[in-house]
Amino acid sequence: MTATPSPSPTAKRVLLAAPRGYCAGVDRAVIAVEKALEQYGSPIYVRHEIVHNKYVVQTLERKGAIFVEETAEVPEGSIVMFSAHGVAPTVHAEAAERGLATIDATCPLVTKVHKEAVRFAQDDYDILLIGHEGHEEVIGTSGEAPDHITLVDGPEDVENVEVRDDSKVVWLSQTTLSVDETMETVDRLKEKFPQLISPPSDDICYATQNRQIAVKQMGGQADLVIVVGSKNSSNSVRLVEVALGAGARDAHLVDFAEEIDEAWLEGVSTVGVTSGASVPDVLVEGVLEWLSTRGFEDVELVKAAEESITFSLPKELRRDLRAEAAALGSAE
Ligand code: 0CJ
Ligand code: F3S
Repeated sequence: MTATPSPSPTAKRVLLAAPRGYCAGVDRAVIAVEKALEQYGSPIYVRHEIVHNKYVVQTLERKGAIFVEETAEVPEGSIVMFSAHGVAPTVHAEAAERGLATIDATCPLVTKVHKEAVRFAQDDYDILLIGHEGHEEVIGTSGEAPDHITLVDGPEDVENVEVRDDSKVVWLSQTTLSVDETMETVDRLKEKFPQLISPPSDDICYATQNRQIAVKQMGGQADLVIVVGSKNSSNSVRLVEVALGAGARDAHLVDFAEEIDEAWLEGVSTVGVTSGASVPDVLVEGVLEWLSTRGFEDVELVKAAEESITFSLPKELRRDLRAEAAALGSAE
């Protein structure tokens, strides 16, 4: 007698996005806090979360960093570091007035947008800054040319936009937006202002773009996409939206594996996993482990791009590290 084969359970697999996690600007900013703590000792004050990730902030707090929202909270004579998202010139001025030593961990790709804003404002353009209202980066960029910049918070906001001279208008953007939604906003702006000019180079950074491309590649095949990242991380939140837009049946943002709800796995055979640019990979490893204990052991990489870009540490820190190395050398 031949046994009737029982139906094989649906194969469970994980699609793991690459690239995911830390970008060059985040890596630099987090290392800058660690090096500053080693170099100058604790406490180092950091204005705003150095990057928008709970785990990173908690880890640095344990090492002696103190996070504040305003420069006014930093005791005179202390060291304050500015976060990767950048600050307005008024913040630099306030720190100088209070006699604070500053270390600027603004991502160089955000600084690039600040410089574009300054240049177009000098040429008296109206600058339409596409970005999310209240986001730290938008506050910093707007502060470079408050009289010339108008915020455009997505396609729906275009109808409210007014300019002084529609032959002299440029759009710039936050670095961590959805590429597709931004293009939709730009298309609508161009309908309204046909002479609108574009930024000299992409403002949405390489890391944001690459993480979205990878999620698009996996999205259509995934029943569920888990994005590791914090709720206030713009680029991480965008990955959830992009996954759903690419056809994933379901997508959720979690800070830690413990936040995954077992119910999300019902009827799921393919889980996509990725993480935002401010997320250390140890948190993704936690999610992969959690999934493997539920039968999702088979992990396939979905590779969208290679990344090799790195940024040198903030110049103030490099100067002091060099001086110390020189002092040590001459003492030998
Ligand atoms: O604005 C930036 C320079 C991005 C920093 C890295 O990501 P995150 O999560 O700290 O910030 P976003 O909210 O801008 O994505
Ligand atoms: Fe910079 Fe983009 Fe990362 S702007 S901090 S490289 S997400």
